[in-house]
Amino acid sequence: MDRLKKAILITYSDKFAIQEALGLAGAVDYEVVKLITRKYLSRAKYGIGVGKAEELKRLSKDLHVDVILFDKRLKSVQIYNLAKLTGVEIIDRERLILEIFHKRASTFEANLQVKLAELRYEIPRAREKVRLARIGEQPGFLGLGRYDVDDYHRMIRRRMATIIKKLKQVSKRRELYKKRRLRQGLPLISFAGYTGTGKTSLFNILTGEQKETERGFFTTLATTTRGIRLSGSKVLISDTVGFISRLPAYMIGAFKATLEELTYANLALLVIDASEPLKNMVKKYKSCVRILADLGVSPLNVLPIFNKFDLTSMDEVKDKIKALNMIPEDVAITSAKTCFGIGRLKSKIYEMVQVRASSLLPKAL
Ligand SMILES: Nc1nc2c(ncn2[C@@H]2O[C@H](COP(=O)(O)OP(=O)(O)OP(=O)(O)O)[C@@H](O)[C@H]2O)c(=O)[nH]1
Ligand SMILES: [Mg+2]
Repeated sequence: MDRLKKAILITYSDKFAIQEALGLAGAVDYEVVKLITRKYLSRAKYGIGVGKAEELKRLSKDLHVDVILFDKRLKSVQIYNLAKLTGVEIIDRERLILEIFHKRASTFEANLQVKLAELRYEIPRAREKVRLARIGEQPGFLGLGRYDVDDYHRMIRRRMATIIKKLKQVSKRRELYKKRRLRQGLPLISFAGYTGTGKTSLFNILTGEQKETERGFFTTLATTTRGIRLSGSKVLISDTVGFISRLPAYMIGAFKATLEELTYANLALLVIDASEPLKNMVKKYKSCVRILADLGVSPLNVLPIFNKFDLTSMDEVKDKIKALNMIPEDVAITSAKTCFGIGRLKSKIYEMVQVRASSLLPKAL
């Protein structure tokens, strides 16, 4: 196995940001040897203050790090300044998320989506990169100096257009499949929720599948749909990619095809990690609600599932349910580990689908 790359991680000073940033770094096998936290990461020259940047330079040398992970979107010029000062490769939050997506993309569609997101990342940086490459000092901008800015832009746009065309073909196939499903009158249930909450684990239990669950953040990068029987009626159930906070809009756009399943779903199963501290839970829940709303999912078609019950207690979960303005009767409480609550989850899904199945009308064809 390759040696883990040694990294200094710079993030915000609140616990939630730290935990998430460490999760992201771990997902691409970076070994964080030093954590630097700041209240603000938007100083003009280096993102961090000049004094702190000097300290970063010393630390990079002393600790022999391979990369510096900066848990915020940086401008090309800030990346350039930091790389020049420290002599180390700089990876900002968006680049890091793209690396995770890149590593995990295993289907044709997921690969196309990742490529598209990478190009979208590149566009606002193209002009600056070519300029910096001309100056001739920027490490890692690989001979970009010979490009004309407009040529470079055009090349990116051309590549994007090709990918979008291919994605449309994939989406057409998906559309045909959707129509067939509607003709068969099968309700579609789709998992949704923050990455790492246990969507795939629950999907596996409900379907008898063996999809991968153990790799940390962003394990699932493409939708899988299976038919199952609930009280004798056939329904389709989909596992989806996980959400993350502060995900830039252009990435959601690139991944829309995978999340599109949710738009068609009669019921979205919103999985929440019940074992998390309330403050994190609220933040994540809010970001999920926002994304679901963006995808056009009605709150009436959402069943919240408080998973990982084995790591907490009934009193605690009930308090959290209340804090999120929900009532226990309207949610499911489960543990994919001990299978607690699976029976009730199934009957809850069945009950909600029965009501919503009537909205599956042929006029949608
Ligand atoms: N203790 C405990 N761990 C769980 C439970 N459900 C899932 N896990 C663990 O949580 C981790 C993430 O589970 P996944 O099922 O991959 O989560 P996911 O929501 O599909 O994640 P993404 O595919 O990244 O969006 C795995 O290590 C699981 O073993 C549970 O009920 N209890
Ligand atoms: Mg998953």
